[in-house]
Amino acid sequence: MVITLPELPYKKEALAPHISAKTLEIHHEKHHNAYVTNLNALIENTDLMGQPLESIITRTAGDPKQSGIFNNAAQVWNHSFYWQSMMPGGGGLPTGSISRKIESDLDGYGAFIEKFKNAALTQFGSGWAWLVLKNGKLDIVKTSNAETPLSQGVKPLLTVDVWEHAYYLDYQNRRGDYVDAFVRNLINWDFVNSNMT
Ligand code: MN3
Repeated sequence: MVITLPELPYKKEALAPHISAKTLEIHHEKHHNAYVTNLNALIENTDLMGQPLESIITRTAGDPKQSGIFNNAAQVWNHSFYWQSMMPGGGGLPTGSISRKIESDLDGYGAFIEKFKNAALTQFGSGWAWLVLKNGKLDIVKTSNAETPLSQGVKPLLTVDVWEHAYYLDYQNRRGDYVDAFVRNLINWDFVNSNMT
């Protein structure tokens, strides 16, 4: 079994004007695909070949000798999770059980937005901001480069990619405007709810 590049869950034009078709095309077909290609080359003829992606990530996390494999595997997983974290016509107020959980664990939607945007904006350099479930409670965390909460014993619910390649064509240096657009117009709350169960 080789690791394959998943299709985007929507057409590449579907998130415009918040994320352009050009950004999605390069991000998916070039960046995400490169991590898939690199990973398959690195695990060829090792005992990681044929393993599910999640177990490749947990088995190589924290091992400096396996950092090439970890970085590519985690980036494959993080990007697949990021595509699903968005939908056309998404964003705005949460629905379903995550809505009540945000009220009880994060002091409400306004506080969620503030904390999530703060994590995304204060991640120095490349990385990710996440909504996660940690010991049954919601938390907001950021990770550097390829690091993923998946290998840190918490359950990822939502992510935004804050590597420059995710927004530079559309927003140049204005990461805050990109994160604003993500929160207001793109978050797929159905996906977040499905990750809660
Ligand atoms: Mn990316």
